[in-house]
Amino acid sequence: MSSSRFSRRNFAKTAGTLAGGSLLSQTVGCKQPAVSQPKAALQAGGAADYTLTIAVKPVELAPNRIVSTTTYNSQFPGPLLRFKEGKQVTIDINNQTDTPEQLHWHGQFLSTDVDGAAEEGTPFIPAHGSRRITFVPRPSGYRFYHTHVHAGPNLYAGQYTGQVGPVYIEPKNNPGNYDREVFLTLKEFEPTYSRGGDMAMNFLSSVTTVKELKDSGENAMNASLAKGMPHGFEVGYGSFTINGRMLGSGERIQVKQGERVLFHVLNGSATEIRSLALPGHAFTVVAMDGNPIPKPVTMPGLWLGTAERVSAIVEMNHPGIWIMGDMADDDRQHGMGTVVEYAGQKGEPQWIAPKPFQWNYTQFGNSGAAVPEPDQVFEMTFAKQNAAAEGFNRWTINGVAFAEDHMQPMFRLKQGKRYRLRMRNASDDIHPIHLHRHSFELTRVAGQPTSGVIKDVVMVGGYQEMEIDFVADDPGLTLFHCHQQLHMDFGFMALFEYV
Ligand SMILES: [Cu+2]
Repeated sequence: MSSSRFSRRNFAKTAGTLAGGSLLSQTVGCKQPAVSQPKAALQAGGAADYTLTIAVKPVELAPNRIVSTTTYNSQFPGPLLRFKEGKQVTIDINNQTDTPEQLHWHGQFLSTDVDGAAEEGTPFIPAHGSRRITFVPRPSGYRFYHTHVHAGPNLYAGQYTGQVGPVYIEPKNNPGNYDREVFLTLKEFEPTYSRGGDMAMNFLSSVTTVKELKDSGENAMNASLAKGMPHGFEVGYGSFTINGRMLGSGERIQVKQGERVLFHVLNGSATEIRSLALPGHAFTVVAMDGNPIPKPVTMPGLWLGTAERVSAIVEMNHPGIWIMGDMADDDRQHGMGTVVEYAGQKGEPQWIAPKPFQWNYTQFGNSGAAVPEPDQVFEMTFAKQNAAAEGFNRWTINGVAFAEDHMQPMFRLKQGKRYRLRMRNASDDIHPIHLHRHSFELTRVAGQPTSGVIKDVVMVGGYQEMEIDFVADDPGLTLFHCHQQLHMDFGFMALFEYV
């Protein structure tokens, strides 16, 4: 859309009501649905509870910085949807784009008909068409919705676009030991190809890498480079945002001394691992991927792999005007931050880097606690074939790259059984691994036993091992994949089937 057709003032008004700190006013004590159903949409079968419209729209990341991207309801992030656990919802999804879409309800236990993954059999929302879906939201907690199409080399498709929005499923009993909630969606825009990045890798569990995995990964890489192959493509970004606004452009988060603010943080990136810190403040993590952890744990900052969520309480006890932002200086300086302003304080927002710290999932679990023995263990080895797919890295699970002509289920489940995935990463990349339609319990992280941390995405460190357990309690095809878009699109997927 050209700017001449678009009133700048109206645009700012629209963006202002939908993005940035104003999410606060939408969410604090708000009993209204985040999306209202226009009367005009009444039709046979009655009105839907929510309508989501997928369309390419301008998004104002900062003054004079407007990008065109695919959005939900013309905004980024998509509207916060507040469901009630167990209360059925009907949603109309309209697709105004030229390509079929999938809308995935990440972290929920839904049937394959509505989960939002073509690989499981969910019907597409046709180009310039619509689809009405009905489901019972569960489990309670912080979930999200996002597109689930194969982007491949197309940086205008899949999660490279703005198709990401938060979901909060109200539990039947809300503990509510906080003054208010703030939802933050971290997301980059303006993707471009590069040949290798500088992503932080050493924050994750420092516990041993596995020599055998390292040798295998390094040998494969060296052999590829010796043949004259360049490194496979990676993706970098031109702009970085929180709730769709670059640092300095969003509404400030206004706080008062002594307040306890519950931050619900979502990494909505297609490919990046993100971090978040607030100078002089600590984050008391209470939930991961929307699921309460065994006991709250206080950390100097947060790390989130693609699609991970962290809910953490910050006690506002250090008055000032602060930048809450990514610990990567370059990304923060290109927008990955927002400003927290104490009432009555003046001056420029300040950033102070926290001391480096480790993010080890076992810190959030029960140490040494016994977990039930699984009925079966699935061994999985993840490997990279450098630049093997027309310049992109190809990814394999147990030697097999998932592809359109290679989609047969790799693993078989029996309903009611407990399974353990023993994941071995023979690459130096960190993989945010996601299981659809189920959640899993972390049982061993880089050699350390743990229990009680229930997630739907987990980062498996370079050359490390991880074990996760889940109960097969939701029959139907179930997709397992790395949530890094470049990895999932180039082979890093597998299907589980119930037999
Ligand atoms: Cu990956």
